[in-house]
Amino acid sequence: MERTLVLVKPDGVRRGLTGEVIRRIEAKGYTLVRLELREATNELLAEHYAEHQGKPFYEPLVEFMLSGPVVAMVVEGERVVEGFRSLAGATDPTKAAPGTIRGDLGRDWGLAVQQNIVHGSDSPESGAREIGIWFP
Ligand code: D4T
Repeated sequence: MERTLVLVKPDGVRRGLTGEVIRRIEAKGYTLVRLELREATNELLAEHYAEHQGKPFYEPLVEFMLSGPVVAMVVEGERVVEGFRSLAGATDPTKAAPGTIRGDLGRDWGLAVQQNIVHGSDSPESGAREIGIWFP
């Protein structure tokens, strides 16, 4: 069965949206298989965001991801990678469609990095890689 890594990012946890994110995942019919409130670390984020190292938003992104606890989850279901990205909506919360997590609950705060509430793996291969990083 396919699995994806979902993170409720520090903005989502701070704003009390963890339950709402979990509610949407469960209402969609997916299964939670792991769930943990965690502090990220520089090392963990360097692995997780390896593809973004060197980009202008990388340092602000890491600083943001270290700004408070995150909720890390492994979610399971047929085509769950695609399905959760559809639930999350576009990366830019201003453009994310209403009805999605980012479209309904996120906005642009004028910061160096988008605070967009959740992360979801972008392919089954990324899912396996990221689950290995967060739940070794
Ligand atoms: P994540 O990985 O957090 O689920 O988000 P996405 O898959 O939707 O987006 P991403 O990996 O391309 O970007 C990671 C993280 O960086 C922020 N970001 C991204 C940003 O502030 N400006 C940008 O131009 C991009 C591409 C948002 C999410």
